[in-house]
Amino acid sequence: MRVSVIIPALNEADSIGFTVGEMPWSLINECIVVDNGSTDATAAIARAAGARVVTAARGYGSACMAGVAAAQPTSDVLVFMDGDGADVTAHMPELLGPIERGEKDLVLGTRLGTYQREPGSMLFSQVFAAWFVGALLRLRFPHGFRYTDMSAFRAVRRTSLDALDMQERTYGWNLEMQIRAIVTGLRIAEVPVHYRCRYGGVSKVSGDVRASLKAASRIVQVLLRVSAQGRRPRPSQTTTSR
Ligand SMILES: Nc1nc2c(ncn2[C@@H]2O[C@H](COP(=O)(O)OP(=O)(O)OP(=O)(O)O)[C@@H](O)[C@H]2O)c(=O)[nH]1
Ligand SMILES: [Mg+2]
Repeated sequence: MRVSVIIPALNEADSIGFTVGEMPWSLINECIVVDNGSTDATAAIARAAGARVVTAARGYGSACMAGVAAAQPTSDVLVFMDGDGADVTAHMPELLGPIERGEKDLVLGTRLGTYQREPGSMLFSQVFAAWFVGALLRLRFPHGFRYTDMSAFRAVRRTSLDALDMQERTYGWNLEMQIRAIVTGLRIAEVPVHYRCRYGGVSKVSGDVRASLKAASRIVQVLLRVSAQGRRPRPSQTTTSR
């Protein structure tokens, strides 16, 4: 199984070296850092650490899409993670295992599982948003997978991602994938992951009130738009194993 890791990174010069430096190279074939407009040395540091750097149009979703487009055509699985050092790459085997065994198509890390998060790594508002969105999705898709988080750290079978026809260009990308995965009938799982405070640098989302409000409004838009498009899946289409 060939694996491409995709990391959207905007002004992460203080963290990207650490993040790429933690890559489990024995498990993955390439690490792509998508830099769309950094004004610091993110690209150079990522490259020096062993990543391939590509650029994209502005926006988190645009960066993820550009990473998908740049991934080697032979890659079977795409792993997404943040470039701030908060995600723990040691969990990669747990994300990849169910896909490699042919049991799942999308495996998401949940920061709200059994592990203790590093204190301060998630705001209360993020924990609440994860719960709230999960509850709304349960109402909309009672037989769909029960998500507990919207963590960026996830692995997806490439053919499955292609089938989702992702459209979102900004911070609704993660949630759009989760909703479309239910609607499309992907086999989904969550695995508990550790989560750390960002390694260095400045938060682009949770630590900035304006950006947080923008992200929240985008998430609500995606929730309404994509959920409205979705048809209710048959119970047999999704599994809820953890
Ligand atoms: N390429 C790209 N990356 C982005 C953009 N916005 C954010 N990112 C990256 O997306 C990831 C998540 O952003 P963070 O600032 O860590 O957001 P957060 O996790 O809510 O905030 P922290 O609590 O500080 O970690 C990081 O790797 C950012 O560099 C963007 O517009 N383009
Ligand atoms: Mg972060």
